[in-house]
Amino acid sequence: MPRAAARPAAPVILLTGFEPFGGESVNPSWLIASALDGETVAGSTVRAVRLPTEFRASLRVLRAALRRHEPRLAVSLGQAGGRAELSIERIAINVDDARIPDNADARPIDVPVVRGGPAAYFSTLPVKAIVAGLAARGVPAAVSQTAGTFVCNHVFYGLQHALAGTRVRSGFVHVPYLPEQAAVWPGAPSLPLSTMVDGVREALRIAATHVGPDLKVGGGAID
Ligand code: PCA
Repeated sequence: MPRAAARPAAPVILLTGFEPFGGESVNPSWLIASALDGETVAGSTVRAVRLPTEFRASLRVLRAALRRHEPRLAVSLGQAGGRAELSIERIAINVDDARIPDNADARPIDVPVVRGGPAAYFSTLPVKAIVAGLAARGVPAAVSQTAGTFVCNHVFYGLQHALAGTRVRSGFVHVPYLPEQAAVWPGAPSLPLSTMVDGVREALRIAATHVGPDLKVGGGAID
């Protein structure tokens, strides 16, 4: 039988998560990303890549993934224990300032992510549209004005830097603890994995399909 002509590969959405850090045995960001690996969202195939929670190695792995997949959209996820909702990050800043050592025992203090790079990059995701879309779906979400100064901000800045000047949208979403993680931190908020997977899938769909400027709705903070 003649072989069918190879179909052109579907465009890719790159979705990264991190390995566990800080004494945790799981990282919800990777559980979410791996749950969505292989799914089709807005006509694109989601490819999940796990990043080491290390300043140095994280961007090496991320850049290799960008080269390999040439995605049409790239979103990185990270755990932010203590936050109550999916945090759609607005801005990445050009500084590493680690309060705890990373998984390779590195603890950079006041070092730029990219020497000579701009002070900051904005997310190129429609952050307000994503928050509104998730709220409409019953998934707690908010704009966040800072991704911190640890490995997540490092990866977010490196991602925005790598894709600056291209038409590929990219950004970062911090996610809360899972209930089983929060159980050992009295009072800490959490969301079930299924809710977070559903919310991230919807965030990817909105990011891939939104046209025009972002929604002009409030999402600011006083402090
Ligand atoms: N969260 C950390 C790094 C890895 C992760 O999942 C952060 O917020 O920087």
